[in-house]
Amino acid sequence: MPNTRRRLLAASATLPLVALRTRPVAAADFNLKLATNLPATHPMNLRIGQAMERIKTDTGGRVEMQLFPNSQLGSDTDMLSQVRSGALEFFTLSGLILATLVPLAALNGVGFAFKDYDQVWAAMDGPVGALIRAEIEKRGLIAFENIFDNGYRQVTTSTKPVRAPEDLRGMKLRVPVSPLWTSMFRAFDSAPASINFNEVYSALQTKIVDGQENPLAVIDTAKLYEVQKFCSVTNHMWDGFWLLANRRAFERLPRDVQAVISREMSRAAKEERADIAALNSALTGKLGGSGLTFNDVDPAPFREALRKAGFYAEWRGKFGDQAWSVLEGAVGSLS
Ligand code: X2X
Repeated sequence: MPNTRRRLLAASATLPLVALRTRPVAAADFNLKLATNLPATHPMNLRIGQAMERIKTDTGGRVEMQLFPNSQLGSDTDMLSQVRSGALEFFTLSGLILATLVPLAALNGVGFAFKDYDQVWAAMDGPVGALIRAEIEKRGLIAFENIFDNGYRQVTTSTKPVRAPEDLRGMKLRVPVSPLWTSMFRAFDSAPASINFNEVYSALQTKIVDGQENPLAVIDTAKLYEVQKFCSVTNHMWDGFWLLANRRAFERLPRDVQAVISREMSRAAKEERADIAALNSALTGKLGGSGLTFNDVDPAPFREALRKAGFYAEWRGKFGDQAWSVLEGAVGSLS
């Protein structure tokens, strides 16, 4: 054998084995889109992205899901319209914003309802979540069984810390587009402005509003600390994200595919809850180091201010006695 040929053969023996594709990669049978309004680095997007990979593997490549985080497909209002029409197959949305379509979906947002996360998950994976999901299904949407954690919400401002309800009086605060959020901060005599999340950073930066309220993981991943000075730990509400599906689009999928998607997205929600819990204990320090000045508050005066303003009576009337009793069954008397 000529020397050159021998050398080439010897060299080729050391080349890494590469998969020689003898046939084109099969295109997926189902190409599905999932949108969120949170920054790509938020644990909810990270866990959903991992679930998408598992779904592709577990369906043998038949399902290709594409994630559009950070309001890439529009505002919450836009994306809710898209998932209702089927232009978008999946969308994560707070029940309080969904309440513009499904009023009962705001039930878990009643101020100071949940005293801790044990109560939250027992309610949301139990009777309160079941009641809300049943209402959502009446509107052509499906809410997957385990809600993602947004978290307990805190007030941030660029003007002054909030130590007592009086500090909220007249304050221009951004709130999500939701009747309950507006009602709560009107009950505190502040001046709530309904703004979609994709416009919050610029509204704070240009001082259209003095402050906003969000869980720490959102304040961190959306870098709101860059345009805020104070963070008052009010824990005034617990909020979550339902993973919504367009019902027709989801039910068109083969049953085995539906089962894989449901299973892996429930796993993602539970993993994300643990991520948020871990972050919450670390973020006060990290955000403090990024320039936010933190203060704790006594929740009692805030809850009393809501009661005196008729907030609990108003929302008991809007939700109805049956739904209100389901909520109180999970968290105790609310008044
Ligand atoms: O809009 C907000 O404040 C956010 C990101 O927390 C929700 O989607 C409810």
